[in-house]
Amino acid sequence: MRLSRSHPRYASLKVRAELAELARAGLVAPEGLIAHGRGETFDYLLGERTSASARAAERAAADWLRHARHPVLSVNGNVAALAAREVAVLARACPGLGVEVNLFHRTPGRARAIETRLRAAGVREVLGVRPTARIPGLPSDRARVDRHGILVADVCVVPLEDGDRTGALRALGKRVIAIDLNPLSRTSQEADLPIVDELRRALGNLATDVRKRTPAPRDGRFRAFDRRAALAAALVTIDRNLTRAAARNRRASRTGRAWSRPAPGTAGRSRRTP
Ligand code: PTJ
Repeated sequence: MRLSRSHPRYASLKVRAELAELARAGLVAPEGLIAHGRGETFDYLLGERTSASARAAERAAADWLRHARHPVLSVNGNVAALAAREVAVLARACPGLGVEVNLFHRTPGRARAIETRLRAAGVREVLGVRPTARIPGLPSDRARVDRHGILVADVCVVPLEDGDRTGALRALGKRVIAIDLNPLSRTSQEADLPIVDELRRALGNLATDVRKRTPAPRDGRFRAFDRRAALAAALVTIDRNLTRAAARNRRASRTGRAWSRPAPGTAGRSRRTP
C-alpha cells in the first residue's frame, strides 16, 4: 500500500506499515503489533512528545548507565524493529553497554533475525542469541539470558517489557530502568527508574545525555530517583491533556464549530478545521 506523505498521521502509518512488514517476516511477534497499538494510545494521551518529567528520568537513567559496572540493554522484537539504529547509537555512546536479545515469544529464527537487524544497524556484539543461563523464578522464555549479559548486569534497561521479569531482575538486586509509555503497566510500576516516553525518543535522549559526561558521583552510589513521583507526573500529564481536550470539545460544542485534534507537540493551543 502506498502511503501519502500529506496524510496527517503519515509518520504513525509508516511505522505501523514497517512493523506489519516485519511481523510478516517473523521478526516482530504478532502480539508485538498489539503492544505497539497500546503504546500509540498512551503516546497520544501524553501529547506525543517527551514530557519534562520523562526528560528528567532520562537524565537520571543516563547517569545510572555511566555509573554502572555492567549495564545491559534488553532488546525484543518490537525494539529491534522500531529502534535498531537508536540502539546502535546508544551502544556507541556508552561503550560498556551490553546489547542482549531477550524474547517473550522466543524462537531461534526470531533471535537470529533480531541479531542480524541489530548488526546491520551497527551494533558490534549481540548477546542472548543462544541463551546460556536462566533467571530463577520466571516461567517464561524471558528467563533465558546470557551469562555474560543480563545475568551479571548491575543495571538493566528493559524497553517494552513485562512486569514479571522486571520484578525478577529486581529480586536479583539489579537496578531496572524501564522504557514504557504506559505509566500504569506493571513494568512501569515495578521498575526502579521508569521512563514514560516513546522508545525512540527515549533512546535518543539517553545517548545525548550519556555523551554529556556530567561527573558521575564519586562515592560509588547511584543517584537517587523518585520513581513514584515520576509515575505521578506522567499521570498528571495525561490528566491535563484530557482535561484540555474535553474543554476544547465543550467550547466547540457551544459554538457549533468543528474541532480537530491539535498537531503533535502543540497541546494546549487550539487549532480549528478550516
Ligand atoms: O518480541 P517479544 O517476543 O519479546 O514480545 C514483545 C512484546 C512487546 C509482544 C511483549 O513484550 C509484550 O507483550 O509486551 P506488553 O506486555 O504488551 O508490554 C509492552 C508495553 O510497551 C506496553 O505497556 C506499551 O504501552 C508499551 N509500548 C509499546 N510501544 C511502545 C511502548 N513504550 C514505549 N515506546 C513504544 N514505542
